Amino acid sequence: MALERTLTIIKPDAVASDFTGKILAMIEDAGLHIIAAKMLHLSSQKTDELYAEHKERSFYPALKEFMVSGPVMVLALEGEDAVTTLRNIMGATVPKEAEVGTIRNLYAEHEFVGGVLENAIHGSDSVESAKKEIDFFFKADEICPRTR
Ligand code: IDP
Ligand code: MG
Repeated sequence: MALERTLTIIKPDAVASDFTGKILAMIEDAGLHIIAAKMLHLSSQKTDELYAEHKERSFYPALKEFMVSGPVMVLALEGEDAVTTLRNIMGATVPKEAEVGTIRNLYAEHEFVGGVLENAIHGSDSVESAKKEIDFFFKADEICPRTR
């Protein structure tokens, strides 16, 4: 076990459906501590930077349209094996394949919406991307590690 940080984004579909609180409760129940949080509306340029790895994929235009369609909530999380812990409670990328009881199983649309998987939540895929993504969204003085 290792103490790690990860980044999550409650995506526009889940914010629009008012599932934010339920998703945050699952995150906290999994032992992950919120150490930074903000609500924002992603710009087209910021989405391009966040998803640079997917820029050439055929679904990218639809993914971008989805991510800028409404506000999101961005959080940095800290806990034991935070990256894997979060990925486990998120469930698979394709919501209808996500294990029963996971966030994407419970709170995401199970069919494609306009060519994209509106799947409720983003989670960093490695400790290295987590560091990059946390730095991308939060200044050092916006991170609030637990003191009690
Ligand atoms: P992840 O969010 O589980 O890490 P990634 O492969 O990094 O999945 O994909 C980023 C996002 O792009 C997904 O969460 C989903 O919203 C969307 N996406 C991924 N694969 C497809 C696809 O084949 N068709 C449409 N949208 C996709
Ligand atoms: Mg990913």
